[in-house]
Amino acid sequence: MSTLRVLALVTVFSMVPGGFLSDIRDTQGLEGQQLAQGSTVLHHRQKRGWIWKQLFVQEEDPTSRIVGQVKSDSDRGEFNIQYILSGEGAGDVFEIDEYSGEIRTLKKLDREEKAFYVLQAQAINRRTNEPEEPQSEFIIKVQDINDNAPLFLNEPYLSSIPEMSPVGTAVAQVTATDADDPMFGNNAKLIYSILQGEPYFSVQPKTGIIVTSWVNMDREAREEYLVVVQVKDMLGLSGGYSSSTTVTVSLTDVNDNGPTFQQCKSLSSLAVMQTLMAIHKHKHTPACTHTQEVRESMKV
Ligand SMILES: [Ca+2]
Ligand SMILES: [Ca+2]
Ligand SMILES: [Ca+2]
Ligand SMILES: [Ca+2]
Repeated sequence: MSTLRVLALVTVFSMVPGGFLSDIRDTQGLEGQQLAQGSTVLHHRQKRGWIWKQLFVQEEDPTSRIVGQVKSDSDRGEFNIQYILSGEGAGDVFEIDEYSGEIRTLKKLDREEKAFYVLQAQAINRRTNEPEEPQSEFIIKVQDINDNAPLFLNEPYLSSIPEMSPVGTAVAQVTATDADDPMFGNNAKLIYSILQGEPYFSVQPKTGIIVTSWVNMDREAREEYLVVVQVKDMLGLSGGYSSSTTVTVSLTDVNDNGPTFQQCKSLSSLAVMQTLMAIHKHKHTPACTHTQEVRESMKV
């Protein structure tokens, strides 16, 4: 059975604590449980079966707690039935009260390490030593708490875009992951925001895509920007965790500075003109800076 299938079944049981499982004699295993759970009303004619109560436990709880109870409905409280637990974590993580069928935790659980446990229960008649019920399988689900901060992947982030890019140009995408349960509450629901880099850049809250938000970003004025992005879980609500990352954005050159000769009128020599143009093409800085240098060197 796939993990997803098992989880789906867990959900069924968690939502209907205390269900009356009357059909498991013929349908062992998880699918049998689901059938029985789903057909509780239809099978009241059968008088015996397992009774299940709460079957989940919150993670990271250091206190030993009763998780739930398995019980044969033929149990009249006369202690004539012995309950036995086996399967994942039996005797180590969980123990069963052999008289009441109550299951309790023996240690703190970590959902991020193991999200559910598959166990089996038996009910043995103490007088006859015969099974009172067929062995049945059940699941204890470990319920998530928000105990993991989102973390950025693929750091460090470096990006470059051409200067003078239009507003809305995608610069980079930052991605964070959160080890908590994406299906439970908002524990792993992430929101991105920008801490540093406005007004030149903005970040899309759900995708982490950084876009330009400023017109005419001129490489000749500023070549590099440090964009700091924060990610928060709990959809950014208070009480959650956060972390941040830096994206280094460089502007690459485009040929957006034409040579200017207005201040170079005194330079009539064709050779000097060609020198100026060659210098400008090579370094792409304002032509008249070089004009001044050349003028100095030539003592015009
Ligand atoms: Ca945990
Ligand atoms: Ca989290
Ligand atoms: Ca967690
Ligand atoms: Ca340029």
